[in-house]
Amino acid sequence: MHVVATAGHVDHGKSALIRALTGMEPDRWAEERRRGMTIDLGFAWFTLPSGAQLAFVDVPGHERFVTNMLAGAGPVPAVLFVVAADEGWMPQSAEHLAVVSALGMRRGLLVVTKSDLADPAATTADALTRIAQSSLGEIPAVAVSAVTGDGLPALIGALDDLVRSSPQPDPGAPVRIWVDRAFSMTGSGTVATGTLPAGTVHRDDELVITPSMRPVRIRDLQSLGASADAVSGTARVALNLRGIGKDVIHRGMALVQAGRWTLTDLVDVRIFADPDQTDDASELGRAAAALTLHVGSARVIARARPLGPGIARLSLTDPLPLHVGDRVLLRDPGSRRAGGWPSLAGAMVLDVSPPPLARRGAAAATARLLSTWPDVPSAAHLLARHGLMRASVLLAMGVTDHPNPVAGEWLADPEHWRSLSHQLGEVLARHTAAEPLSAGLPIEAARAALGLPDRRLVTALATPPFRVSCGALQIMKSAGGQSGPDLPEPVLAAVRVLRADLQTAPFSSPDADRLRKLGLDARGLAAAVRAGELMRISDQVVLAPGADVAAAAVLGRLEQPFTAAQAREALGTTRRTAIPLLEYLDSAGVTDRLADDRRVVRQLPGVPAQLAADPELRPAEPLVRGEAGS
Ligand SMILES: Nc1nc2c(ncn2[C@@H]2O[C@H](COP(=O)(O)OP(=O)(O)OP(=O)(O)O)[C@@H](O)[C@H]2O)c(=O)[nH]1
Ligand SMILES: [Mg+2]
Repeated sequence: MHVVATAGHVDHGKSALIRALTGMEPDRWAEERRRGMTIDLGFAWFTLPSGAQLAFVDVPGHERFVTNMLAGAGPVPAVLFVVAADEGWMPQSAEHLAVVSALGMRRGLLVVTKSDLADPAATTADALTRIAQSSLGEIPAVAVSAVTGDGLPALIGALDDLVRSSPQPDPGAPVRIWVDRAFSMTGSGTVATGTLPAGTVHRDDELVITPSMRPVRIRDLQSLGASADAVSGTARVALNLRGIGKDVIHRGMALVQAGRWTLTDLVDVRIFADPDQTDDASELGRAAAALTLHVGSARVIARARPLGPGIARLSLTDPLPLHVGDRVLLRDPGSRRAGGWPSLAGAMVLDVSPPPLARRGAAAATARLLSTWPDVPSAAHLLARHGLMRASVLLAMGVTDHPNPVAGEWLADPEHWRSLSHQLGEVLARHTAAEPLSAGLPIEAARAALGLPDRRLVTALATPPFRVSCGALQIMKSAGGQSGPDLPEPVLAAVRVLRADLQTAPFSSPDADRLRKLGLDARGLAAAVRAGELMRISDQVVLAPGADVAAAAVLGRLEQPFTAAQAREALGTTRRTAIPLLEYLDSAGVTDRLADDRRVVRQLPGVPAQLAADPELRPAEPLVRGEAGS
């Protein structure tokens, strides 16, 4: 099924057209028929020649009833835009087009009515030019007369084309039905109707009513007057609800799938202004301006706080079930322009659970951040803003694809997670310094210190060099087995890998490629050297601490004097490490470079010369166990 809303100036023949197409009466009320004008929404449907069913939501054109118009058009994806040939483009034509554009509607048809009263050519050309500037862009046009029936076959053909080319909404999408009518039916209780834009409802499904979040069960389900077991959007649906009085449900409420929507009264939005309706986007976001926000069939008062160009924070008088990426419409009833029409604009909901703006400059920073976001933010955008989020919270924001949780259902922004790991190291180091004899920092204390919402996050952060033992967080012995925890975790992790490499090949310095792969940059390397985790031999060469002593021991066992090539071979390394190492030993006074470029070992660093020279006393390598990286 497909659903199309009408739009257009009062008396331009919208209802007459729906009557002519469907044979149904869209003006349901006696007062409407008496006054010859639509006041509230009308509903009618018929079957196209292709067999597809097409339902209409017929809206009033009169300015006074624009709220009803918005309630009907809000959830509908396509529009039948009506302009009368004799009157041409009128103020509400403009207002309704602005509404269509603010809602971001992309599909529709122009119908020029009353072709029996005037030549439709000029009106058609004028209307198409104006519509081309809207979100509808270029759309087909048909001229009809509801009185003579002229043009109706062409209109039916055009509607069939529109329906055929309409994308099929996702039947698995979360359900949100904005109630546009609620009434009681003798014998069956309360019935609520609405447009289902996407997703599927089944008989016996449980939904919740917003804003009370009271659960209701669907006793019976109808679509276009016929009972059904299940209905998928786009569709008109009538839900017979079990155990609920008619007085607790009315237009503007929504029936939603539990857990899939965020009920919120605070949102951050991007405002798109229609240049014909407002001077600029910020006009609507003027400080503390009281706007009306329309979404679906709902209308609430929204106080706008502008955060920066085109970005505002809205606080709503009543909470609404929203997703990020929802499109809402803002009207400023206070600022009536020359034409008499309130300013209006469309807005995209970027965040349904925005963090408080506590710091000075937070508003501007938020605006800068949000202006870089796409209209439908992803999990990565939201995580970058919120740091940590539960997967279920993200799901309720309308975001289904997310990264793997770090703990339980917690999702983390990678950068935030790294920073938490650093903070944890700092907190732990402070604790260890203050209480060196304690058995570690209790997990709960660590959780509180980092302001984390769940202890499981602390446990998840406790990767080496941290570990959890007996409910307390400890720092494992660092890579070298003796130095403190001053290195950030990523550096320490890289150092640990290097030290393992150097244990198997003690004189093979890691090359630039290896360091890059381990994520160890010049600063990290310098920190590791400062912390005593690595020993710098030259700009390009680092080895484990004690490598100089071990090298001296190896070289001391060679026939003296020895060449650089002999040294390189004995050390089991390449010239890249051997030459700087020999030069290092020369300058440390461990070796002496002779006139013929050969060398002799003079003394071992920290070891009396005779010890090294005496073959009986010469120790096995590594000379000083523990420092050489055991
Ligand atoms: N001659 C002629 N009259 C028409 C045609 N279509 C509608 N009318 C008349 O125009 C008047 C208004 O028609 P409606 O269908 O009520 O107009 P509407 O756009 O639904 O008006 P609102 O719902 O109040 O905005 C009625 O008297 C109709 O009979 C047409 O094609 N030709
Ligand atoms: Mg009407």
